[in-house]
Amino acid sequence: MKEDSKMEELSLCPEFPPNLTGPFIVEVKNISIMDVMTVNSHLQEGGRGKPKYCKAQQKIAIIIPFRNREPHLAIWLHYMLPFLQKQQGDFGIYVVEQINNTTFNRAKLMNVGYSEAIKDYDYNCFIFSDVDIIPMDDRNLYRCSKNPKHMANSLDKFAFRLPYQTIFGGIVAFTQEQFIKINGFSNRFWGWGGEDDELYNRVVAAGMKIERPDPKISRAKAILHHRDPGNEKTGKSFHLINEAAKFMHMDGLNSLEYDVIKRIRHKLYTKITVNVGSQE
Ligand code: BGN
Repeated sequence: MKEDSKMEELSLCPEFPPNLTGPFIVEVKNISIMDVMTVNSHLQEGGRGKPKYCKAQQKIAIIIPFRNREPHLAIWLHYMLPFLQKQQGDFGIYVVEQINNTTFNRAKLMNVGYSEAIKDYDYNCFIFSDVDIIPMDDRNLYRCSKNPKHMANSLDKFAFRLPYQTIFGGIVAFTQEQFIKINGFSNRFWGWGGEDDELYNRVVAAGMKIERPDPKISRAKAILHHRDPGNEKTGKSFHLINEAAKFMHMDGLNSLEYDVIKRIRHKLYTKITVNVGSQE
């Protein structure tokens, strides 16, 4: 059910949130989810927050593909919930979990997150983020722009540089219009790698450009870990990447099939457990 969209007459929040403090240190450590809940007890169920005294600039759904990464999720929430509130966001957090031990399909989980989030609220900005990337500066606004935005452009693990010019992984932000224009992500990438390169080709094929924040401000920590079981590098994605322009209009949001197994509104996020099928 959509929420009642009637709102009191609040004035629009300033374009630049007034209480940002700039760089901060992200520590990778064990974080208790109970502590995160205590600190963020004023959030609405499902990890929904919005500024009290002004109307947010955008309505932002954050979509996180997920499987067996509870410790990373706790770290992400610990840093990001206060961060998003400081940025005066009207936001909701969606953790989209793939069931079974079938090969992971990050891109398809993103499409599921988008499709499920819009059932909740009239979000107009969608930020697709890995669970293990945490910004290190609160001036890096989690918002959408005139163009699709690549936000993981300054990662510590890549010495705060782009490993290659067209990289479009980690965190990307799309308005609803931009996302629909490219028919979302491809559903055909099973295993690690390439789906983000294909996404980049969709954006270009749709006549859009990508933009990136200033890398001094978008510095972020990527939590290092071993490759997850069930998410092996396939190395088979090369032709799919090159055929983005040809197939994007039949492979994506309009061909998405999945079964929601569970949809739970936790205090800090909505968790959607989903069967996305398997590679055939
Ligand atoms: C690239 C991956 C991207 C990934 C970046 C950074 C592929 C396609 C090979 C044909 N691309 O190599 O998905 O975001 O590295 O890790 O694997």
